[in-house]
Amino acid sequence: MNQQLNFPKDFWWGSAWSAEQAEGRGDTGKAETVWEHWFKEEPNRFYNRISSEVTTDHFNRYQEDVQLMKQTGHNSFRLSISWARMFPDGGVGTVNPKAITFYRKLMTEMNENGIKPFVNLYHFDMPFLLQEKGGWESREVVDAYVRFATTCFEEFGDLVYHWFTFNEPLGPILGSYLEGFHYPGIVDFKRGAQAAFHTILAHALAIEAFKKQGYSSKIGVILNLSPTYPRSQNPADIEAAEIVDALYTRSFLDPMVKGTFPTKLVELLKEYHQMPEFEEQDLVIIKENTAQILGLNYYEPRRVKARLTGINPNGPFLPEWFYENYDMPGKRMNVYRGWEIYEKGIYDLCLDIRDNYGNIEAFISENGMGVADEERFMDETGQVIDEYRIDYIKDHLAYVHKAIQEGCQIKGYHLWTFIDCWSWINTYKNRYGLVSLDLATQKRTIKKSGEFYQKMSQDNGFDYDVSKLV
Ligand code: BGP
Repeated sequence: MNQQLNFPKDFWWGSAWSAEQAEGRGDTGKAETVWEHWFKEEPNRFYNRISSEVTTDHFNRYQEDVQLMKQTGHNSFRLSISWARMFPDGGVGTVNPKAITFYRKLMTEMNENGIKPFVNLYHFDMPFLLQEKGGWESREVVDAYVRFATTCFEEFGDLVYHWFTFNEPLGPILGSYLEGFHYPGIVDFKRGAQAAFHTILAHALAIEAFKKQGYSSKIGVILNLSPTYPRSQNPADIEAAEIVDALYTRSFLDPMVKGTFPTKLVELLKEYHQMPEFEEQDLVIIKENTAQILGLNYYEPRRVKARLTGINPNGPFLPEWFYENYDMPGKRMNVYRGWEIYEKGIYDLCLDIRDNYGNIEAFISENGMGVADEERFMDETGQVIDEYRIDYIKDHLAYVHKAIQEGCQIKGYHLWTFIDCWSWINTYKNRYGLVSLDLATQKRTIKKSGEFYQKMSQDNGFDYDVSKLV
């Protein structure tokens, strides 16, 4: 049963990426980031040993790229500002006039072409010298971040549509302190909890600084939120799901949006002696400075079950002490990335925000499908015919549409990503873009999905078989 799904007026159609993943070094001067440093130390950690030196060379090609945004239907786009570029002496010291010029030119170009700049301040790219000082474990780094944020508000405030303090703050905690996919790849929950607390404090302090300047734009945060589903209604499965939900979802969502920490999480950390150190005043700052807008990154759900086996009490404390991942029979997979595709999860997430977070103004800030070896799908003209991506986008958006009809305040949809970009340890393995990138020549070619995206944005909707919705 096909039906035209129309989205609200002024819906934000766009996509996102980040400085480290797309800009390339450029010639402004830039401090070394943790990614650049890690690549020097351990190139074997990076797929096909590709560094972030060049990436998509957006620094040199931003004008062409803004035209491509236009051609693919963008009315908004999220970039991040490189802290290391803004403060080339290692994230501190003197602000870099050349960096200011670059970002002002880029955002002016965007605005002149009808593309609203959504600007994120921190997307995994810690200047290495600050990491040496302890990274987010250190209060000195929190202070340096607030200075970086304040400088950005002052320098770019007239050009930015909406601001974001962090992208997926959970990512660096899991990556750096538990699972080894971010530098320095240690295993230490308590230090991770300290870094997480300081991230939350840095978010609140940046919002406090922002509010003092009286801009008409809003400031918020981008969180990766996966609904957690228990294997069954067995109480042990439900308990496992509740702990996972507290650790991975509410841990940042509650303090950054509501200003409070979930009781279940605090009790758990106390019981296992994993509480971070903080001052009473920090809690007041966190309470009083919460997000004004929320970005939702959704890729896959979390499915969990009660542990079958005991834990090794001599091993490090880990979230896995409380659950095992549940490999649900029949689930649909994006086999390249190893992530489940479950469209209805995006709807469940939106309803959670409507019902438990005061229906704060929100948008889908990332969602997308990374596919390896996309040359397989190129036609004779060199265009990638990515029907799977078009289906992926429609299937998720149909659920976003349903959520909006049921009262969720979802203001837009940003795909991950615009032009194929560099993806951390996976480098260029999986391609996510609406536009393909030839790594050898930097040639950009709009994919079939890019053409679809343009039409969808122009029509402010698309035709869909609504009988697929459950
Ligand atoms: C998100 C990040 C992005 C991007 C995306 C795709 O978690 O915010 O930076 O990388 O995931 O994931 P990946 O690059 O790991 O395939």
